[in-house]
Amino acid sequence: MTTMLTTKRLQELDGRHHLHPFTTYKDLASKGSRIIARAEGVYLHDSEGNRILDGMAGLWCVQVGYGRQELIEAGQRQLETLAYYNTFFQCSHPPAIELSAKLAEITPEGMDRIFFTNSGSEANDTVVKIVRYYWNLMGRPSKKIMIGRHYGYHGVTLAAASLSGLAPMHPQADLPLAGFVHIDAPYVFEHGKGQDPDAFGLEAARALERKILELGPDNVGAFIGEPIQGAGGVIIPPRSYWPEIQRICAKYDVLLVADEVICGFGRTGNWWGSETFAFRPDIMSMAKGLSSGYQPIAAVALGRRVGDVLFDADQEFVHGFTYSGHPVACAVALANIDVMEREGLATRAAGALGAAFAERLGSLADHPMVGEVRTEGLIGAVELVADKATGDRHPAGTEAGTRCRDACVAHGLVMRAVRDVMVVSPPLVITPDQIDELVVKARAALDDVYADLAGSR
Ligand code: PXG
Repeated sequence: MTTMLTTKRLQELDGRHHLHPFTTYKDLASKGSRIIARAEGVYLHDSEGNRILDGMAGLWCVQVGYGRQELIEAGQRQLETLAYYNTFFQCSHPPAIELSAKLAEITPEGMDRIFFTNSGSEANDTVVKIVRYYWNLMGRPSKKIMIGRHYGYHGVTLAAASLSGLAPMHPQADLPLAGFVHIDAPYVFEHGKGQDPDAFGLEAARALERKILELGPDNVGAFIGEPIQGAGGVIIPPRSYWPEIQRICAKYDVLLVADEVICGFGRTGNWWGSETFAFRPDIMSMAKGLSSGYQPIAAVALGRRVGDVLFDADQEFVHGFTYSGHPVACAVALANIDVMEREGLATRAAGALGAAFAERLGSLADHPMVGEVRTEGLIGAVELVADKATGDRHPAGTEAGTRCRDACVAHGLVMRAVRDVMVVSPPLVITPDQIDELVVKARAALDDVYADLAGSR
C-alpha cells in the first residue's frame, strides 16, 4: 500500500521513477515533490498533514469540489454494471449515448454532434483532423492553415502543441508543425495599457484579418481560441474582441473553434465562455469541468455547419480512441452535470459570488507588488510588477511568480504562477468565507515576497 510509505520514501521513489509533466527532473528529485494525499470540498491535504485551500480547482477542473458522493457512486455503479466497452464497430452503451444527448442539450443551439476523447489535447487534435477533413469534403483542400494565438494553450500532442502559442513549448519537439501560425493575444496589460479597452479589443481582433489576408483566405481553414486564455495567464479580452473575430471568420469563410477546456462548465458564469463573450463557434472542444476531473474525459462538439457535412459524408471518419466515450467516465460526467444543474453551478460564478470574488481579489490591487487584478466569473489573475507606477515587470531571473506561488503554499493556498502572473480558478462551490480566506492568504504571500525582494535589493 503506497499510503503506508513515509513522505520521504514516496519522494525518493517519485524522484527516481516518475517522469512528471512540465518538470525539470533533477530539480524535482533534489527538492522532493509535494504529495497530495486526499481532499474534500475545496481543501487538499498533503502527506505531512497540511490542509491547503485549492485555489486552482486541481488544474482548472474540479468544478463541484472534492469528495462528491454523487459522482463517486455513479462511477462505482457503472464499474459494476459495465466497466468497459468500446464505441467502435456499431456498438454503443447507455452512458455514452446519454452524455452525448446531454451535451447536445447544454451546448449552444445547433451543437448536436459530440465526439469523445480522453483529454483536452486529444480533443484539439481531433479538431485539427475534423477541420482538414471538412475542407477536403467541401472540395477546398487548400484551406488547411490553422491560426492560434501567442499565449494560447491547447494541449501537448503534436497538433495541439502546434496550435498552442506558448513559445517554450515548441523548440524541444521542433514545433509548430507546418500549417500552424499565431497572432498576438488580446492582452490589455501587455499591449493595450491606457487605451480604450473596446478600441484595443477591435484592434487585437483585426490582427486575425491581417493574418488571413497575408496567408490568403483560400489557405486558412480555422481560427482557434480560448474565450479567456487560461494557462497563458488568464488573459481576459475586452468585450469587443470576440464578436469582431466572429465577423472576420465569417467574412473569409474561416471556421471558428472555441477551446472551452477551461472556460466551459460554468467557469465564467455561463455553461460556456463563448456565451459570456457573445460569439457562436462552429466547433467547441471541452474537457476538465466535464467530469470535474473525477475521470479523464473530453469531447468535441460540432455545430450544424461542420456536423452535417461529417454526418452526410459517404465514408467513415477514420478516427477514435479505445476509450472514446468510456462508460465509467461518461457516467461520472453525467452525475457531474446533474450536480451542476441541481446546484445552479453553471451560473453561480456570474451572480453574487462572482461579484464577491471580483471585489475581494480586486482588493489586492492596492498591494505594492500588484500592477493589475482582473477577473471574470470565478477565474482571475494578479499581475506582479516591479514598479507599480509604470507597471514594469520584474527583471528576468527575479522569479517573483515562482516565489509567490511557493509563499502561497507556505500559507496553505494553491495559486499557480504563469510567468509573473498569479492565476486563480477555485472550485465553483467555494463559499464567500473561503474566498476571504483565499485572499487573506494570497496577501500574506505577497507581503512575504515583497519583504524578501526588498531585503535582497
Ligand atoms: N485546452 C486548454 C484551454 C487547456 O487549458 C488543454 C486544452 C489540454 O488538455 P489536457 O487534458 O490534454 O491537459 C488545456 C489544459 C497549467 C495547465 O499549467 C493547464 C492545462 C494543462 C496542464 C497545465 O495551467 N490545461
